Amino acid sequence: MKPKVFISKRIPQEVEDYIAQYCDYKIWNEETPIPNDVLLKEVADVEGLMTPKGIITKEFLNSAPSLKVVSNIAVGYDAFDIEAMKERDVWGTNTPFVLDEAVADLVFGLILATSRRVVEFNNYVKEGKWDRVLDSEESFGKDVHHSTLGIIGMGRIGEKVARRAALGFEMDVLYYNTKRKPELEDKYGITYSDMESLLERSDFVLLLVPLRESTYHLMGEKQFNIMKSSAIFINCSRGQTVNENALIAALQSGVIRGAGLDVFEKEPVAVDNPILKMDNVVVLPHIGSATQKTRFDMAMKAAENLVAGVTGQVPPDLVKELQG
Ligand code: 8YV
Repeated sequence: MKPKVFISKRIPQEVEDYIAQYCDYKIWNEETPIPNDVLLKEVADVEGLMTPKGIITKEFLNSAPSLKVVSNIAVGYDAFDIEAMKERDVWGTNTPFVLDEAVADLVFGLILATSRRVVEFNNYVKEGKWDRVLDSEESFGKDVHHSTLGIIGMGRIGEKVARRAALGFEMDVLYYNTKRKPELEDKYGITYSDMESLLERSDFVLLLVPLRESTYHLMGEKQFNIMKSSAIFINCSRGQTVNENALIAALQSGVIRGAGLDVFEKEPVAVDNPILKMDNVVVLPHIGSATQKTRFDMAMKAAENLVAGVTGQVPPDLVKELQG
């Protein structure tokens, strides 16, 4: 008998076919996210769950007594309660490597969109305002090339951004990370910095840290106050790494120039969030990894982890906290 699994979002047919070879599966094929009560019913008798969010709590695990593996279709697994999973002996996996380049591309999308005011001027043209003169200090953008980029969090995605920045845009790249990476310094000519001087010196401050207790609200009032008033803040990590009220205040009072945000403290972002009214902020609905190929690769990787987990093999991308 094949092991039972549940897939809580639509995935490409080829990935579904792969899972079907090894598992007896059910899938949530609706456009809207699966309601929690439906999910809890569906996992009552499964050994494997493949999910885009992976909010795995003790209570959730109690509803899924046969569960052996949770395959997260994302690299971030901040929603795993690691202790609860350890206690129940449930494996948890993620999808590293395959999304690094796509997220790094989107980081540059936000850097360029904010500094060159792409969205603002796109609206300007579409609203038929081209005839108004755009030739004043206030209407000019800000150079990206040869400026200074400060990357907080030099993991795999940080490295891809650093390469683009240093070699492509000839930027000076500063980075702050819990572990210094001399090999990247040699390879791309980037410079290690403490957080305070990175904030002080950067024209663009990019946050790319995973969400943990230690990174919750890593950026707050104090940090924004250190930044240049001409600097732009970019967040492509998790919304909760930033104190959003402090960011709003910094943007409203001109403490910083602008922001490019792919993530929010609460997602979907509330429609009355003041950020949505700011011309100097470009917002996206958490689409860092959302290209066709990358999302396919993530789904396939997650499927391989799922199948491994329910067939008794250690999944290739078992998260490090659950190894050993
Ligand atoms: C989303 C991400 O989680 O991989 C991550 O950690 O933040 C994104 O890729 C993904 O879009 C959810 O399916």
